[in-house]
Amino acid sequence: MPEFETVEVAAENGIGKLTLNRPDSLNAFNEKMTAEIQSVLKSFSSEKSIRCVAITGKGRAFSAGQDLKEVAPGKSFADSLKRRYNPMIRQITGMEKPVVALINGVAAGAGMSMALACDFRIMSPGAKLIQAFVKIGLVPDSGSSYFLPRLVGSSKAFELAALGSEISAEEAMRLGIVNRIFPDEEFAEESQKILDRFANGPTRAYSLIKKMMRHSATSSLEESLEYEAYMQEIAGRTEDAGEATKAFVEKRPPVYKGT
Ligand code: T3D
Repeated sequence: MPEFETVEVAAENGIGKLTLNRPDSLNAFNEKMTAEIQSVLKSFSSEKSIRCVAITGKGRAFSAGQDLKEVAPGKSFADSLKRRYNPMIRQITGMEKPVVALINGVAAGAGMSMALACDFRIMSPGAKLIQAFVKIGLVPDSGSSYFLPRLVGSSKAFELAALGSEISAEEAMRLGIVNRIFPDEEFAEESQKILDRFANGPTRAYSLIKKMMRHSATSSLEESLEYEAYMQEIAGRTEDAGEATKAFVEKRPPVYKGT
């Protein structure tokens, strides 16, 4: 893995960890950082020994979104999104293993979008989510207009996007945006348990589940039933499914290899 300037990277016990590392600007995304994130996600995706990915931020923030101080006169927003942000979101959703957002602090604008693109969100009690776009006259991007209505319904999604108000961890949990809130003193340890569980689980089944959840967003019951039959045929033929059935019969915990 090459040296990075704006992110930290670690790979241990099947978990690839990407830490956004520009704490002085609340881990705002500059050009360098979006390029480095793309590079890291690419290598996490192809590295078979990594079976779970975690994304978090250094310091008191997850990410404050686009770096508003990196000014490029006359810049194209569409170009910035297509070249820098959209690929990251596709890398996360297309990653054939679970991606967990460890939301250690504020996640605003595209920082919130990145967290929404992940498969599982763990939030620290003092963290907050902000659809900050509207506060600078912009609209949701980097997937927020897709993920948010699906998570909270269109009425609440409009409110959050149009008012840009802060969403506390408690409210995020009530709205179904986050999966877990862990107290600060237990955050690292409890999050690690979840990461370990994913990293030692049936990776191919997780990957198929990701695809099925996305497929269901645009399919009828009839299409879903057909897709389930198709996907179950794939899952049922994995080594991990064979091992789990054998383990059940032998009354022992399964040992998954991710194959
Ligand atoms: O390419 C494109 O432009 C298209 C993509 C757009 C996607 C987007 O993400 S648009 C949305 C961009 N993000 C924002 O509008 C959020 C801006 N930040 C804030 O509203 C606040 O900083 C927070 C609510 C996130 C946190 O507030 P607070 O009071 O806890 O911290 P602070 O004092 O505002 O910020 C601390 C430092 O971080 C400060 O630096 P300083 O003055 O101490 O040197 C601040 O300027 C810096 N910082 C915070 N956010 C950004 C930032 N620097 C650059 N860019 C930021 N987004």
